[in-house]
Amino acid sequence: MIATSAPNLELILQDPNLSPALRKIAEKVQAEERISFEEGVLLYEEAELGYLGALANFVRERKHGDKTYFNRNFHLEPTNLCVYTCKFCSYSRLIKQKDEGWTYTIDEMLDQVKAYDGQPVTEVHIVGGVLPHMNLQFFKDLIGKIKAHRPELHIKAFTPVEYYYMFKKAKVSYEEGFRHLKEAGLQSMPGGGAEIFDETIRDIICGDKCTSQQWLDIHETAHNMGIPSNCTMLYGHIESYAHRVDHMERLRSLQDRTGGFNCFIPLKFRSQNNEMSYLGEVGVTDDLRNYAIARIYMDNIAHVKAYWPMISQTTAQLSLAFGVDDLDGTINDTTKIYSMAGSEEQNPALSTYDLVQMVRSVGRKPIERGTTYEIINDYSEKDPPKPQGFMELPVINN
Ligand code: V47
Ligand code: SF4
Repeated sequence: MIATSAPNLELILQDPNLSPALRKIAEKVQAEERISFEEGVLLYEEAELGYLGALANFVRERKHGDKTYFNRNFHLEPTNLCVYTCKFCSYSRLIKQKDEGWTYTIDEMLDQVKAYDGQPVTEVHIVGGVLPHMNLQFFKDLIGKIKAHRPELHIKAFTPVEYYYMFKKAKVSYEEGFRHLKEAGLQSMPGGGAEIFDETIRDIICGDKCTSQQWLDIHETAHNMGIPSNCTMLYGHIESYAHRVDHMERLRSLQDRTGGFNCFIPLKFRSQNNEMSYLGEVGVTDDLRNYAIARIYMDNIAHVKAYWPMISQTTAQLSLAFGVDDLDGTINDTTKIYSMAGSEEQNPALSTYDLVQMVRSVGRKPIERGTTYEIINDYSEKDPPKPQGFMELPVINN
């Protein structure tokens, strides 16, 4: 087995050529001190990949050792039509081409949930476009029916983009809206819709949907009502490094107030089939640097997740040496929002057995978790069942 290991922090500190500013950051990280906004920008501008890996891996192992989490979930996308027009989104033009889109009824979505009956999934992740008839009552009914059918399935649903629209339309406060959905069975929120908080950039790439402040306020309200959530950042488009640090700063300070974020998920901008295609995409090195800086900067968010269907299994494995400790899940192939934008994995289903081997092969310990990181199965020593039809070939030694 070859472990992907980043350079050790002690070795970094012994380097006589390390600049005083980068040495100070490394010493702060070692002493569990928080780094500043300016230091965050400096990391993007000046730090080498090996240095970033050493610091991020130090933080990751201090928090989690070799543990690498994943969960068994599936995605439900109520519609791919949307009233909004985010320029990076491969859905955004479809509102003008309704024939190419889909809109499911509650019963159709319930049938999709029932297709997982008897399978050991623990979470349904519900997110999609925004449409007027998919209002608060519609989603309350959907959540209630899923819960009635499968009470133990954790419901992680909707982003502030959907919440802002449905609460406003129903003329209810954020608290009241969440109270309805919580009663129906809502348990947590995914991290989407954050994009980049800087208002100038947000205006250009997704100016018509909820503002940065509304996104943050809705998460804060949810946290205060006992609904934890994830957070994301869409990077690698027209934003600057300072915009990325500003984004993480706003998340870090909300987390100081509520402690409600479970994990941070950096989302690399994928360029196919959208109005920003001309920008192209950043490379793997930028992805790894970004994971590492996120891990170093947001000292108060427990987990950093790599969404492997977007970045390929190989980059996901590498990311485990650059601050990442979570690989999302074994998911089905209905997550069309990414495959349409050009994700690495066009059919992103991976069996638990495969995911466990993927984590082990880079020297980490695979742990199946629930949505809130409770341990469901520790696979560091034992194997999950092999998928049906699995055929192991004999190893031939010459
Ligand atoms: O907000 C849309 C992003 C997000 C593109 O919480 C794109 O567990 C890249 O937030 N290139 C929604 N990204 C998905 C999301 C998510 C994903 C996985 C897990 C969790 C979680 C949350 O997808 C949107 C937007 O930032 N997105 N288009 C694109 N072209
Ligand atoms: Fe709609 Fe979300 Fe796409 Fe924006 S990113 S157009 S809100 S589906």
